[in-house]
Amino acid sequence: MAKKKVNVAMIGAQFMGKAHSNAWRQVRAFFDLPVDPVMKVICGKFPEELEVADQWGWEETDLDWRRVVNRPDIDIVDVCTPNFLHPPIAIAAAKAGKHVVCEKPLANTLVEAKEMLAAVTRARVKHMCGFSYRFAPAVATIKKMMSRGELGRIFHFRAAYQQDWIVDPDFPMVWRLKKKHTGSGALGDIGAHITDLCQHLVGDISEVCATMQTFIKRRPISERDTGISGKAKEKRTAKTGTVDVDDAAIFLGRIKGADTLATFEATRFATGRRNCNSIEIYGSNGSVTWNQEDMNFFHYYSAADPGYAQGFRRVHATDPGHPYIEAWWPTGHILGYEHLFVHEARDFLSNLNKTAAPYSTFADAVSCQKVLAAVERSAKSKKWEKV
Ligand code: SOE
Repeated sequence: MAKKKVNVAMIGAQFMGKAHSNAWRQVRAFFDLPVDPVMKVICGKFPEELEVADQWGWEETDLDWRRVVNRPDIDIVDVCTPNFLHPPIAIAAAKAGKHVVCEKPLANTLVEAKEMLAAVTRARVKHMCGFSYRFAPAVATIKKMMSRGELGRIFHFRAAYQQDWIVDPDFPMVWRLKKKHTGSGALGDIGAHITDLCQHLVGDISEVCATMQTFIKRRPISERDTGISGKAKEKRTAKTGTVDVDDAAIFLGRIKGADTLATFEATRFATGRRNCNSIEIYGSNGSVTWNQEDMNFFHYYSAADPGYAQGFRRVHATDPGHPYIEAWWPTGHILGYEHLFVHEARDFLSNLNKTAAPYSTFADAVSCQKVLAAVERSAKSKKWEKV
């Protein structure tokens, strides 16, 4: 029987636009879905951004997101723009009755994030926020272990998300370095991921104590916003701009209803670390660690192992029993960063016509944004702040 077709509109054609386009294209080829996604239209800011539209698999292009989100033939709007555009696009899409997928962080501010959640709730549409690392088979396996209480009482959650793409002072001003476009720097960009992983795997954060730092306060302005790539594709102008967001954020956290201690580091100045998102969870019955740069494995220590065999074992999370793996390759044939987004699309499409939402929703994103706001308050007050 022919599956119902759902028409997808993508708003944004940079890094996340590329990752999500690949996901919409691959998901129907690898997963059995209850609906058939059609890559209808991609909307960009500049015509030259859209030259890849056909290559990425889109039928049409547009430069006017308002027109796109109001098209009667569109069922899903996927928001992959700079953060400041997330609220107007997602709210307009919800008002037009579209299901909404939106990249993290949901918004620049908690107020805007709450407005987005209210809009999708009022419109009764499905909504997902792209906390992509939840969708790694290894992390989804750790989630199952945590749900079964396999690590026992949790003493510590520790996460460090370390990058180094702006250590070079000649890296130009891009939207991720301007508060009005991005909300916050490393905190909202990569700190959001480790905050969400803590809340997803261990529990909600109740209070934080933080410090933040901007290491390079002025940067050259290039003729065009070069996104995260940034390298000298674009001519530098003689002008410089002020970086008004954090380059790094470090914070402590406590977990609601538990005596678990959490520590977080989000930095773009860990020279040599390219995309090193690592988490560690230590409990009374055992511990797990995972690192995105080695994403197909996690390390597991079980206190139940006999004394002569105790130690961290390196688990290959690509066996048939691990989440999502059945759609891909035989055991040991590893996955990559791009598969996380295919898994996002699979979970979203598989639950489009159900009440269930077994993925990161706008409600999870608002919960994350509450923590980010508390971190910023604490960095100013230099005191513990309640979430
Ligand atoms: C830049 O830090 C970035 O692209 C993040 O915005 C993504 O969420 C992360 O997956 C990779 O790095």
